[in-house]
Amino acid sequence: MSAHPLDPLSTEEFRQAAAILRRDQGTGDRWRLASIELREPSKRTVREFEPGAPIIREALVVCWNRDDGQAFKAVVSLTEDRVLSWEHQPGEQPNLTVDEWHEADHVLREDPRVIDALSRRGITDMSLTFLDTWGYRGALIPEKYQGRRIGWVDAWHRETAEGNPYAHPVNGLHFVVDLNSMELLEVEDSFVVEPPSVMGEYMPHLVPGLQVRDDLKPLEIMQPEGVSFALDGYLLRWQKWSMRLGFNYREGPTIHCVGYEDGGRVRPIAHRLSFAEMVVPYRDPSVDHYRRTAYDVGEWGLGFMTTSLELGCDCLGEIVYVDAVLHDSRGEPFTIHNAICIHEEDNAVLWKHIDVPAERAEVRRARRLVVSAHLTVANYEYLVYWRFYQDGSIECEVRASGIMVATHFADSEPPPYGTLIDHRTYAPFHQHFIVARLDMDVDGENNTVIMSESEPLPTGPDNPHGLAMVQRNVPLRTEAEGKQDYSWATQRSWKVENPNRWNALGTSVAYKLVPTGAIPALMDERSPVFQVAQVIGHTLWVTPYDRDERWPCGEFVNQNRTDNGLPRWTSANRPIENTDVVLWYVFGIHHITRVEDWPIMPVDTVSFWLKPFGFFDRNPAIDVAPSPPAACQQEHHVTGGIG
Ligand SMILES: [Cu+2]
Repeated sequence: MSAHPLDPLSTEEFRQAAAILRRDQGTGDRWRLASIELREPSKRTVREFEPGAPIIREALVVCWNRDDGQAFKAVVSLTEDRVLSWEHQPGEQPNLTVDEWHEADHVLREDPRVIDALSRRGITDMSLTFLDTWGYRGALIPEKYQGRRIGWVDAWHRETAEGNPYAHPVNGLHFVVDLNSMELLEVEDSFVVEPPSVMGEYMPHLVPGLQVRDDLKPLEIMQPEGVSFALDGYLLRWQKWSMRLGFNYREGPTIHCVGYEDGGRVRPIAHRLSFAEMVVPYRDPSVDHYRRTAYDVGEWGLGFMTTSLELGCDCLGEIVYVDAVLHDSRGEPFTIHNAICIHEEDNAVLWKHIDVPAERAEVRRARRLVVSAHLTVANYEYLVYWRFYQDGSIECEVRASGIMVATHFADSEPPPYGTLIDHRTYAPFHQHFIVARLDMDVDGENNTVIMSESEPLPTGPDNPHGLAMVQRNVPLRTEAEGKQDYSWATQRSWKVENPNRWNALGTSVAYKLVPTGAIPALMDERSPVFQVAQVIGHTLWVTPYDRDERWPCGEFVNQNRTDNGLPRWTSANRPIENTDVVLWYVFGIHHITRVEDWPIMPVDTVSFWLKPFGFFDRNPAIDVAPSPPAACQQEHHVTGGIG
């Protein structure tokens, strides 16, 4: 494997970054390293890199001192063994760390005030108590705790040691913790509700009367000659696609330098694809839930939440896995084995026609390359799939599974903010907004985003039957125009066009963002939650590329009081025409909870597509070979229908 400037940090590099800071900035035992990641090289460095050339390696580190709560951002040169910059971040709270989650749990379960509050509710076996620390929105933190690093903790009760940890909420009880001093600041004991009898178990042996189905015959996926893709280090090639894989604490998997070989050269499509933020507001104003808005990317980190995949259940077939390396809050590296799964899938038919008069069929099977990772963020799982198709399409799919937040109620009627899912138990409505950061380079860096929508023309002399429909194409020239909303009425989509490159027909080459999975915010813009997550107010934002603009709700979203991301950047209203653009696409799940999502949720699936639109001169998959030839190219005797 040959090294590349985009390769994620190695175990040794994580260690080195932490050691340099300890040596030169005195980040000793009272410090936590919230994040260490590769400082990705400039686009120019990537473009001009020749294999074997020297590589400058830099790490970005965010850390803070637990004694005074002050946070710092450092750029560390691993190549030169020194700190290049060290910037104080006054008033900012870095992302929450897994270590804090565990330490808070440890401290709370020993605290007599916690034990007392639980025993008043009849819960005396602390080994069956599950404590779950969440982050807070800054505006919701009481004035007296402002400036402190605050965790807000739910309590849950398992019925047995193997029982579902999220099946039995302890309602009306929360703990407020200072995560730096690990002090329990407050026991919020607001009400008690007599727990109903709930069947919240999903492990087969715990579900009463469950008969596990036994009528499926084996289904085996075999590739007797191996896979058709090649992975060299982090460079992945398959069919005409090529790309580089990356991984960091915050976005989890990232996909770089996506190109498609056409006419003997690799044509760029995207410089970098990732998930830059997730915002999950619970739409229940009650005391147990009004603080429940998760930023799974910015607060916890999709990388930190990535779990190891198991062959045969998480991924099926001939799999190549990639491990990921991350670090704990002391900077000590660890490996997530099998973090990313790469494999091919059969995806039914790619194209087909039966020439009825000639009695001849031509069929091609579709194969797709899938790059996937699974993330467990507390009660939820997110399964992320980036899929590459032989016709030049890219599909990004997310499946949500896991356990819904459930809550009990005392009255005969459930509150209106959720769905009744069990006895006196409802699951609050909530939304999972995912912000995909799409740094597109369609056939080169300079692109223009075109809003493209359909318009029926009025009936008139030129349109006597009222059939005429045209496509309205409007170039987005400024960041203000780049704030776009989904429109069902006009089937609006957005083309990322290269106005400097043309296909054989003389039209500009483009990729189209097909906005499936778009959901509206449906939230009062004055809400403090909306104020710090303004990205959810539009389906699409477009900005000119800036290496430092990575996080749509701001870099520090834990306890955020202002939105230092897209609203601030785009207030400059910079030009976005014929320049290097980044698209921020907001999609997700509008989760109107269902009875069938309980006690464990069958996957809820959303996706969006990037499809070539005049990028090629014709169907680029016309050259896909019939497989097997004898079956897919054959005489076809039509026995019915119009034949
Ligand atoms: Cu949900």
